[in-house]
Amino acid sequence: MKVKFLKSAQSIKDAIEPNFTEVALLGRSNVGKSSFLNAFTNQKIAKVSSTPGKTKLINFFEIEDEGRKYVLVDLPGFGYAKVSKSMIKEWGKNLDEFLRNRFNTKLFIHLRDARHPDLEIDNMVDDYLKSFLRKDQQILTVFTKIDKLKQSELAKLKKAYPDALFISNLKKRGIDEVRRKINEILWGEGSEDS
Ligand SMILES: Nc1nc2c(ncn2[C@@H]2O[C@H](COP(=O)(O)OP(=O)(O)O)[C@@H](O)[C@H]2O)c(=O)[nH]1
Ligand SMILES: [Mg+2]
Repeated sequence: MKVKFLKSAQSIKDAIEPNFTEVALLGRSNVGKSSFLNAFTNQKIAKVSSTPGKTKLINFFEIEDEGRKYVLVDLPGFGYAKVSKSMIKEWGKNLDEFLRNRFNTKLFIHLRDARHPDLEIDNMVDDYLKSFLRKDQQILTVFTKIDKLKQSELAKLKKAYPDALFISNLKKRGIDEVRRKINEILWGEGSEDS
């Protein structure tokens, strides 16, 4: 996989030209988004911080994988664990138009913390995305920090979310499954053996 940093934008007005298929990456602050970006790209492209909610920029990365290019859009975290509609509103204010109307977005990757799988704030964001999801778009739920779960807890979570993926950025588990799933969604089944 080849990765190229393209741009940090203050707002969607400064977004790059929509010339490539895009994958939007979103999650609550501290969910492990930066860690995932680093694990996924195998590079230290994102700053891992224990201070939540610091990244307010929209980062665009060009990914080249198996000869195909797409753009990964790293969106700001949408608040901490606390449930707050106004927090989502605040987060969405800047991004709403981008999330709704970006025609080249084909996939939303929603990172969720495996230890807190049913946070209302995550459910609200999921409902929000589904409220305008087009037929050519999908949501992929990825649970992070599975190294913090017991085997039995993980098994239960997998049963509750059969379509989700499960990763540990710390232990580098499940990262390749995410890569494969993205390719499958973007380019179709069996894209790997063509
Ligand atoms: N145990 C564990 N900790 C993780 C994992 N991913 C991230 N973290 C930790 O969670 C904290 C927040 O990570 P970060 O990537 O900065 O989250 P972000 O705010 O979503 O970008 C850091 O202390 C990371 O080391 C994981 O898979 N397992
Ligand atoms: Mg971050």
